[in-house]
Amino acid sequence: MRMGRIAALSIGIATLTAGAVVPAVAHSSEGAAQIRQTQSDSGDRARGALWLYQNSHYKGGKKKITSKDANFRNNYFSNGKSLNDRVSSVKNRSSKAWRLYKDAGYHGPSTKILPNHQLFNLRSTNVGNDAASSVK
Ligand SMILES: [Ca+2]
Repeated sequence: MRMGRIAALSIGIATLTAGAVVPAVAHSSEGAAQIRQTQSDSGDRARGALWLYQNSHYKGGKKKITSKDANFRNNYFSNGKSLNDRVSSVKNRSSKAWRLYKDAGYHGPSTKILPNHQLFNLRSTNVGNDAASSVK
């Protein structure tokens, strides 16, 4: 398990590094098409992976999200705890923006997480700490 997490983190870091190059070369339509092709071959980035953490500063249980989810009630962190109303920090390891919602079904106050951005504590955001219930 531990090796798996380290490998996943390494992929995430490599993805972030690749992401930093994209804006500089996306100035022509030809270049942009090439970039999209590359993205589809680059793991987390292509799937738009979002990492959710149980505690602030990316600690506690974690969960990789690769597609939208209307209800966290049947999702669990790596330590077996339910995701619902427990998310405290988040890392967006992808090229797409994600939005966390306080309520299930993408309702209630929400917080946008920009591509390749992270929030060490959701306390001061619209969705709030230990409150998120859906994401897309
Ligand atoms: Ca929490």
